[in-house]
Amino acid sequence: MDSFIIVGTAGHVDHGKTQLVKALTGVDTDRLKEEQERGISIELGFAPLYLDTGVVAGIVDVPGHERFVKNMLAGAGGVDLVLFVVAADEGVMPQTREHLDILDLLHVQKGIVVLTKTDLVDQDWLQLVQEEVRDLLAGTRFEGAPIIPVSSITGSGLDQLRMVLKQMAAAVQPKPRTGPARLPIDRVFTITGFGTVLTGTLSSGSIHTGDVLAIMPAEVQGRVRSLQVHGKKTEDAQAGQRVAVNLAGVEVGEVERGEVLVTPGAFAPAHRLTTWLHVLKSAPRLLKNWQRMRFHLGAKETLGRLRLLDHDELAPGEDAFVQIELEEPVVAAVHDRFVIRQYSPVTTVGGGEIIEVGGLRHRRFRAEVLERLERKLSGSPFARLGEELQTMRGPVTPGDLSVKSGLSLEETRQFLEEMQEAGDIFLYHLGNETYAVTGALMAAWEQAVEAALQQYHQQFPLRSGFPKEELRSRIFSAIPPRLYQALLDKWAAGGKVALTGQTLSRPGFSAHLTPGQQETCARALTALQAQPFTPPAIEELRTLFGDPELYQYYLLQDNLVKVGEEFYFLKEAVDQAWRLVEEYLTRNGSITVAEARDLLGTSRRYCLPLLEYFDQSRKTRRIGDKRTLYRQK
Ligand SMILES: Nc1nc2c(ncn2[C@@H]2O[C@H](COP(=O)(O)OP(=O)(O)OP(=O)(O)O)[C@@H](O)[C@H]2O)c(=O)[nH]1
Ligand SMILES: [Mg+2]
Repeated sequence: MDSFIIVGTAGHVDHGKTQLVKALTGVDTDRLKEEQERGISIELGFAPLYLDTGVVAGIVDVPGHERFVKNMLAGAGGVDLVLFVVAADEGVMPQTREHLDILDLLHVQKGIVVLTKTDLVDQDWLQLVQEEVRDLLAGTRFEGAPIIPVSSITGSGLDQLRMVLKQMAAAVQPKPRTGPARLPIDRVFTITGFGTVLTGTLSSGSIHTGDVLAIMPAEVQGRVRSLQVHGKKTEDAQAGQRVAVNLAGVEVGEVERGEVLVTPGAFAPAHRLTTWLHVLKSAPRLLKNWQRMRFHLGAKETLGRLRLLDHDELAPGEDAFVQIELEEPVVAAVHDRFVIRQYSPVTTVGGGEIIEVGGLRHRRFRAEVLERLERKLSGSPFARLGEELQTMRGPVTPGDLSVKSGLSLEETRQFLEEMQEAGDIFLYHLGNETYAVTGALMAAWEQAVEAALQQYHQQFPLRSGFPKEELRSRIFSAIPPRLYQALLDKWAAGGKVALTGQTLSRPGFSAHLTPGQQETCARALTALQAQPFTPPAIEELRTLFGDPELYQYYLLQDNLVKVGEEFYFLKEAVDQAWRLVEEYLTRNGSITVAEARDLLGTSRRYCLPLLEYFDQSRKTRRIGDKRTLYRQK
């Protein structure tokens, strides 16, 4: 099978990037009218390069002009190997340096320096420029990179460039094909008759036609109608490929560059990122706490403020732990590399690695916070996963943890299973999602529930228990209802709580009445029994109880029946009334309100609701002003 890598260009304006791509692929990526008129690139250009080793290189040609560095950044995110272009006649120029800084900050894996326009200079000059470039690369991740002199006009050096490209391409570490799909969107357009098309480099996972994917942070979902990889129709696309996705159900206006197409539910957009930041030696000035910067991640640009966690201020060349509070949410994963640029004038200032996505706001200068960040930054992915688990305050899914730890989804699942076997965590497989709960969190929850029940019973000794939903909104509002129910079932089975219908109580709890309360209840019973068909009105009953808790408790006892809006009758009184009415009906066939009133020796005020109660219970049927048995015998 073919393998795929992404090859980017980089370098100062007019140094021959686009010309080089054309010489290698035959494609002129300067498609825009404005680009052709001005003779410079503005937008990203794309062209496939088929290497005869079976590798397909998706070339991303970037603009060099200083005004379009943000477009360069949008393209550089997914690059595996860069063709770092320096024109032999001009040598190192400002965006030669700035692009190199960016490639270095983004940890682009591999690079080849291409000295273009060698047809315009002599050998001595070429030697000097090579020296200059070598000096420039010293101390960067491209130190010692091959330097290939070419001319895109005469074609000299291009064969050697192809050869080196093939060698380097073979050594590129492929992007992870497992795990959730993530495609930072770098272009959005419509094709008449097809609808919205999004393009980008798939940075992880795979996409298949028919998949439902989400655009984040916009939270728009659509189904993949068709797919192209490097201009060829295909059924599925893999990480590392340049992909065009035709998405059904999404309007072109709903998407823009910088948003990310992902597996639904796999990534939660975040406003806050905890990072390890390196400030370039060439940064123009000190960075202050809470300074507002431009932030670039993948194809996304937004603004954010820096919370310097371990420095008062940051000097050029320094490294620091920094929390970035963004003005718009971004889709990020741990290990992602980012770049920051000065707000004005716009220059690249630094960049680094994401350590935490979302999560807590950290206080500055806290030793325990800094130590933890240090461990997350330098520890193995498994150590990071353990660290993440320890600090979590709710259940997490393998997808969450994979994003946070940098492990693949499979590795994360495996690790969680092992932890469960070791008894360190609890795993709940509910529907098609899995939730992990640490032992510590489980213990904290059990304690909280126990305390809540104890307090509830104390406050409401006459109530049978805590309504389940109320407890959920008080303690478990952030967890999925299915998981909440699973936890309750577990605790009930383990005898930690008693679960009766919709209420929870401590096992063995039952209401205890004080002697005074017992007396009140007895008085109520006497009042109800005194004239069973003429009971006290609800208001009277309430007054008799005084204590609303005791009144509620009493009403929930099963010896009372609510009849109409105004009365509670003793159950035995209702039964007795029915016996009398039924007997009457059997004898006479029908009964009027007046007859019933006389029969029960009460007044119309009590008798009418009783008869209506019998109607509702389908014991009687009303016909005009008479009632008959519901079912005639
Ligand atoms: N003589 C000579 N001219 C070249 C060579 N490569 C590029 N050029 C010319 O240099 C000019 C700029 O080339 P481009 O390829 O557009 O430069 P670029 O780096 O893409 O510029 P931006 O995208 O705007 O940053 C064009 O006029 C090219 O024809 C070369 O190897 N030799
Ligand atoms: Mg160009």
